[in-house]
Amino acid sequence: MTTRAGFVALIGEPNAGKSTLTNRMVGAKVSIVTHKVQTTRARIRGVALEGDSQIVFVDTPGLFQPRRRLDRAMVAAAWGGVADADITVLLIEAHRGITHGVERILETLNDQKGRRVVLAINKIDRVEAPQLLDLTEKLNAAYDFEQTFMISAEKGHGVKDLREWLAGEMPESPWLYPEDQIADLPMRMIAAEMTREKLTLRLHQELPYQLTVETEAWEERKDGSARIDQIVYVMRDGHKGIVLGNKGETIKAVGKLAREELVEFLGRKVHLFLQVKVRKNWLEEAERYSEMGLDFRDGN
Ligand SMILES: Nc1nc2c(ncn2[C@@H]2O[C@H](COP(=O)(O)OP(=O)(O)OP(=O)(O)O)[C@@H](O)[C@H]2O)c(=O)[nH]1
Ligand SMILES: [Mg+2]
Repeated sequence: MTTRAGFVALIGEPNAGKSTLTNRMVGAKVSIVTHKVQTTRARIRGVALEGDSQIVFVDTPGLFQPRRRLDRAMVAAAWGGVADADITVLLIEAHRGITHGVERILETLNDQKGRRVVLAINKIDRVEAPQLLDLTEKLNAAYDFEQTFMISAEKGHGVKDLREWLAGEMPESPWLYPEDQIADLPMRMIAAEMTREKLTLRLHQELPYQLTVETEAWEERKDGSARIDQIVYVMRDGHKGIVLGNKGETIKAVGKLAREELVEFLGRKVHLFLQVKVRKNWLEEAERYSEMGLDFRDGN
């Protein structure tokens, strides 16, 4: 049997649906999703099987005009994903069309020679057909895409076609991961991401962008359960109060939701303990970046 395997980078503006597509391709939630921009902070590898092909989807942080060190490190991680990939899929939101952000991404892609890039217009459930055709034409005039797919990552439309096409394009190679592996990300990081997702959904305005979550300890217990200790780092005393909530109700609700998801992911009992710590300068600490799977120096 000839097997195929390779890497497919998913890139696009923040909120384009990259993580939703990653999860749909893998068939499990390996990357967190929210309705807010800049949810994904590092490269998340999800593994999918299609026929004899193993496709490693590389979910990346959204591409935007970075301001902070963290933003720069995120954008660098995304372009790094492209550099390492066999094929890149650019996701565009059907209803938003060619924004300034999309124009900038196309410019950068045009500056990079020799990349294999396909276009996936996502969220087609939000627009009518004529609008889609118009957008497809304009995008293909702006960049020489190998293929165009129209998909709804959320509803699943067109996703099978995209996966089958990608599978056929993967280079001949032994599989890169064991057949049953769906993600290449330490469990402690997946667990921290789950908590960060719940915090992001629960907290307002800028706060989700000013915190990070780390798994501090992971203990396998004799009864088969896991005890997981996590720290939520925030930048100000006031933020700590908000994350805790009145009588600790916010952190309690977040912990409950995160724990439920961990139980589902791990298939066993989980004891999750969350602690909130103020760390004014965490955005400038190298260790925080390595915990997130980012390169601190990329932020320079
Ligand atoms: N209507 C619709 N919504 C979608 C679709 N795909 C994703 N979404 C929604 O778009 C939002 C952003 O999805 P994500 O998958 O987190 O987007 P992302 O590109 O990973 O975002 P960042 O990590 O911030 O760069 C979420 O609310 C999704 O539910 C789709 O096909 N249709
Ligand atoms: Mg994402």
